[in-house]
Order: sequence, then structure tokens, then C-alpha cells
Amino acid sequence: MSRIALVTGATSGIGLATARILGNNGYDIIICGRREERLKELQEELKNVCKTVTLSFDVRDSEAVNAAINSLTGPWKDIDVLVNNAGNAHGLAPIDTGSMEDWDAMIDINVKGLLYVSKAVISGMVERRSGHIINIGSIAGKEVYPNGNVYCASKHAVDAINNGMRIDLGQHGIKVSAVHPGLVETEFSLVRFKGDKERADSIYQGYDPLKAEDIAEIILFMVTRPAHVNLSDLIVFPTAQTSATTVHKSN
Ligand code: NDP
Ligand code: 8X3
Repeated sequence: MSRIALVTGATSGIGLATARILGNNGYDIIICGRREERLKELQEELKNVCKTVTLSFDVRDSEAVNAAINSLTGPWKDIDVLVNNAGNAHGLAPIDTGSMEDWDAMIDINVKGLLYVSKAVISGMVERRSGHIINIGSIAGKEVYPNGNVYCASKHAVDAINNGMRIDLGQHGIKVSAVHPGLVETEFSLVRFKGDKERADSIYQGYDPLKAEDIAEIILFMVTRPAHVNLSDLIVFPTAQTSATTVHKSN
């Protein structure tokens, strides 16, 4: 019988690559995101590889989160792996001029949204005394960089929540792990810079950034360790990056 994985933010980037790799490695996938058309495209792509269910909801809306997770039936209710990936940066501005709308978005999506989805899934894992939660943090959750203020705060919160979850859920047989990537070329910068493609592209020029597939491979490795092994916390950089603020570019 296949194992069930729920991946948030599966319409793009790391979440999309994760849904693909898990689907190709024995998991049936609950693919989540707001962009329904992309969810349907992914469902079509994976139809000969694994079973999928699409759930379209905004992680900021706790009622929508609960309604979506509660709509799962039969074997889909027994989620083995939860990948808390949905998230983004909104803006890159000094704390004195940052936008409150951007701050709300980052706290509501990256922190509260992750908590809402987790709460909806954890109760079943506790009942079954099994499960694995993978939280996607960031190097921004380990370091603070200029103008990163609130995004960094949201990812420091993910780091703390990851540790808190592991401490609280270990007694129920649930593994909790985090992956903290440096620069990964996805739609992340396009969202951060509000559709400014030139600025977004410039973030990934002059070196080889990580690809979404690099992170997906790490997640697959984490969830396929033997029962007694839990990779609790992992930082991964592109080789050219050595800290949040140090990237060795060729130009
Ligand atoms: P993308 O922008 O490519 O993907 C973000 C995903 O999050 C999309 O699928 C999007 O789906 C989903 N999402 C965003 N807001 C919401 C919301 N309100 N409700 C539901 N889903 C939402 O970025 P990445 O793949 O790079 O980002 C994935 C995670 O990785 C994020 O948590 C990010 O912080 C983290 N990360 C990224 C790094 C990078 O350099 N790219 C480095 C370190 C961490 P939709 O819009 O369809 O709802
Ligand atoms: C995304 C990586 O360095 O832009 O979390 O914060 S960074």
C-alpha cells in the first residue's frame, strides 16, 4: 500500500519538485496551493505515476484549511508525511520603511499558515502514533540579513516551531525535521519583488543556485530513513554561497 504525503505550495518551486519526487517514489500525494489550474496540471502529469488529490486553499484561512483537510476521505485521511512548504518573502526593505501589508503576509502565511495546516494534520498522526513532518525553513531562519527583518523573523519562528514540534511529538512516535535552504532558483524572488522579473532573475545570476529538485531530493532522503533515524535540522547552500550574505559570483 502506498504511503500518503501532503505537500503545501505544490504549484511551484520546491513544493512542486517535492510532489513530483515523492510521487515517483511510492507516495500518493495530496497536492495543495491556491492556483487550482496548476494543481490540475500536476495531477494530470502524475496520473500514471501515483494517485493524487488536489486541495486548493489559502493557508492563511484557518477555516478553509480545516475544511480542506476534513474533506479527505478513506486512506487519504491517514497522512504519513506532511511537507510544510507553502511560504514566500514579500518585499525586501529596511524595518523603518517596510510595508505592513508585506509583514502581515509573511507572518500569516509562513508562520500562522504552517501552524493551521499542522494542527489539522497532527491529530491523526497522534492517533496513529506515526507520521513525519518536514518543515521548510530557510537560512533566513538561522541568520538575519539587511532588509530581511520580518521574513527572517518568520523563518526564525519556523525554526523554533520545528524544534517545539519535535520535542512535543516525539512521545507520539512522530518525526519532525526541517530543511533550511540558501538560495534556490524558483518563483520566490519574483514574489518577493512583486513581479519584477529582471530584479528577480539577477538574484540567481553569476553562480549556480540550488534547484528546487536539490531540496526535493533531500526531503525524499529524510522521509526514507529507517524508523530509528530522524534528520532533525539541515542547512543546505549552493556551493557558491557560504552564509546568508556571502555569495561568490563570477561577475
Ligand atoms: P515559490 O514562490 O516557487 O513557491 C511558493 C509556494 O507557496 C507556491 O506553491 C504557492 O502556491 C505557495 N503559497 C504561497 N502563499 C500561499 C498561501 N497563502 N496559501 C497557500 N499556498 C501558498 O517559492 P519556493 O518554492 O522557493 O518556496 C517554498 C518554500 O521554500 C517557502 O517556504 C520559502 O520561504 C522557502 N525557501 C525558499 C528559498 C529560495 O531561495 N527559493 C530558500 C529558503 C527557503 P500558490 O501561489 O498557488 O498558493
Ligand atoms: C530564501 C533564501 O536568502 O532569500 O529563504 O532569505 S533568502
